[in-house]
Amino acid sequence: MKGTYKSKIVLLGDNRVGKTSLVRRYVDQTFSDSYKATIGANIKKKVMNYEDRGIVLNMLIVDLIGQQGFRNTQKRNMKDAKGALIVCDLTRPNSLESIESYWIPILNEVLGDAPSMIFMANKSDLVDMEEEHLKAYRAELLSLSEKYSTKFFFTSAKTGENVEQSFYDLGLLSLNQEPAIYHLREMYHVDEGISPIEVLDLFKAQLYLELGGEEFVNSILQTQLPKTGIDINQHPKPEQLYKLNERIKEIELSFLGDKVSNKYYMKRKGILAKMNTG
Ligand code: G3D
Ligand code: MG
Repeated sequence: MKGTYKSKIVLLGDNRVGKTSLVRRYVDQTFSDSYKATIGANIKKKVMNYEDRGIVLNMLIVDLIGQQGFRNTQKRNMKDAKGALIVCDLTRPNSLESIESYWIPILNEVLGDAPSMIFMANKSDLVDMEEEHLKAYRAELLSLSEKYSTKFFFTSAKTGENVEQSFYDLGLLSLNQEPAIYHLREMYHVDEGISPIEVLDLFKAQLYLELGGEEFVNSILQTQLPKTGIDINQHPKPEQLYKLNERIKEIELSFLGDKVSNKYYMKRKGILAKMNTG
């Protein structure tokens, strides 16, 4: 079992339960409330060292958009995952119900019957565990985790409680799954008839995978999106996405040169060609 491995894991859970914050806490050791809502998916890489076992795990962490109704984007991003951290919010009981009614079914559709999962009941810093209504929440969480033979942790992206532990444990579980050969660039299959929001998601994934550096990619998007008229709280319009492609090309040209920037531009054109504009 000693050696170097790769895994992709996904974070699932309703909007605003804290997925993006948990990844930030884990990968960057920060908690900040000064960033924008997730567009499509965030992708980060982390090298995990299981020194006692002689294992190095290169982990690709994909944090999904939480809004229900973005099923295709969600499903595409779950593909090939070796495990999922399923997050609910201790201050919002609804988010716990969604685990069983929405997130596990969609995960089963993509990954089959027995995906590796760990539940995270997040924002523990905001609640008092002894409170009466939390006892019911806790009991429900316990029965859910028994039903799916899954561990759960009370976590906080703010204080860091159990964050490291959750990722660590899921990393180990992910190694028990069938090995996958990852070709990062092929991980984002483009189907015919994708929606504009999926195009934006794919542009973002491409930037991450080809340029790297989340801060860098986000800074590009944060400056360019407003210039194309795209508002991340609304669905983008096709013409705005064409404009975005031109703008990204100009930026890439300045540091990648003609040949490479043109290659990436043409790839994005290929994605745009599959957009459903109706
Ligand atoms: P999401 O990615 O699941 O949609 P975010 O969730 O990570 O964007 O978090 C949603 C909000 O919850 C953010 O608040 C974030 O700061 C807050 N949050 C996330 N995790 C915790 C936590 O463990 N404790 C506390 N106290 N807050 C948390 P704002 O208001 O900044 O948008
Ligand atoms: Mg998010």
